[in-house]
Amino acid sequence: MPRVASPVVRAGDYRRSWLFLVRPTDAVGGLRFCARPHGAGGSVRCSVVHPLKRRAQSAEKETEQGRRIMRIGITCYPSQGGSGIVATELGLMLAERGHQIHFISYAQPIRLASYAFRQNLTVHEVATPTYPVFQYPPYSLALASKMVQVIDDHDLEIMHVHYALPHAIAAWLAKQMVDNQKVRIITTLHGTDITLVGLEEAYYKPTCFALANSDGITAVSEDLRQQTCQRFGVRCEDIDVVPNFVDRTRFVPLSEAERVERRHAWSGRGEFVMMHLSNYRPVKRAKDVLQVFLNVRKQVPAKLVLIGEGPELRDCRAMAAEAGATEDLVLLGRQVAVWELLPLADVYLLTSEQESFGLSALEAMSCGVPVVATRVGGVPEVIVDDDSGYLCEVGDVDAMTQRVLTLARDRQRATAMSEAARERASHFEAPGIVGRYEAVYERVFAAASPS
Ligand code: GMT
Repeated sequence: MPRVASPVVRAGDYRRSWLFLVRPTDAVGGLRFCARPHGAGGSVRCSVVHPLKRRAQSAEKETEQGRRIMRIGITCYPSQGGSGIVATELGLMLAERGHQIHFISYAQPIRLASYAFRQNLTVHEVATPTYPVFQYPPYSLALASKMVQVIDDHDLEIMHVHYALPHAIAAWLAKQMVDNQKVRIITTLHGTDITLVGLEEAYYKPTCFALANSDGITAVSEDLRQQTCQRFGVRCEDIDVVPNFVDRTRFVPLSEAERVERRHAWSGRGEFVMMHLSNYRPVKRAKDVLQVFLNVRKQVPAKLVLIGEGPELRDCRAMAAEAGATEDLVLLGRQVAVWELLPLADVYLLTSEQESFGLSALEAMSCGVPVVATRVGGVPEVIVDDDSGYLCEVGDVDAMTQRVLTLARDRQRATAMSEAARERASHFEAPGIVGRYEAVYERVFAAASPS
């Protein structure tokens, strides 16, 4: 690959940039110019120029990975919750690659708050005005209206909504109102939007409608894809499985010395630390987590760290109090930087009745923490039983207790499983999975665009 040092490039964003690489592009027969834009934090940007097309001035911009740079709107639930976290991490990575990202939601997505200003990324907040006749202010309409504004103002090509309702309906509505007719809707299904909310009588038909009117649909696991096509009248082949991902450079294991030091505030040396993170909705069966902890605590010194908030957290506290275990229960409430907490655990528990993927389990695994989880939904696609974690039946707290005790007592087994968990997480590394989303965007946009 020839490297050419040449003067300033005068095209688009690359003013005052130094061209340092020129090579023919593979498929299109043009030239790819890669440069390091002035003040762009060191990241390299590329442009493709097609000399034969006499369109040098409208050169298409490409990411470092050779993808066309796109203008993408992302809508998600901004508060705690796996779907909002996936959407946020995706938006951050796409922006990093040079795509123009516009978050559209009622608040800044929670994980964005832990980052300073990011290039190529804008947050558009949806205000839902109240009015005396509105018993329920119509957020979906306000969202659709904001989408219209952002789609038209920024000439969006893709509107990517996370969680079917009401986001996909709002996007469809927006599409009926925009001037920009080329925008395409991609809906990512995360789990309860299909397995719980979508099955409610009041929401079933709107969910079917939202799916039928999306230009592309992705699901975070094969299990979720199957459930969707079996129940919502969509063809399986019309759903792309794009699993959740983890940034393995941020979710990293800590050395034993670091772990001991960082958890000393709530755990003494030699205590076995169990951890769980959720929204404490009934589907999570957090009381099973408590029961496993109480069982384990009878056998070995242990602490249980609970992260997050939600309806059943109160019951968990009551169970601990009744068993005289309040002192061994550590409640951390809502936390954003979970990558700093997860590596402190000896085991992570996921006791859900239903789980389309189990993002928190993947993040724990990436930190080298073995997971004891229920064999439900997409979880077996993430955890290899008896290798990177243990899978048990829903509600079988005795089996879960035994698995946790094995890890607490058998140091060798725990170390091997910790390493296997970290290795397994590499199958879900962020760059590859983000590339799969980019491929879906390109395919959907190309298929539906007028030539
Ligand atoms: O129920 C939750 O935990 C929240 C929910 C969400 O949409 O925010 O999580 C779902 O999406 C996550 C991200 O894709 C998945 O990792 C979770 O497995 C899924 N939850 C369920 O299926 C219960």
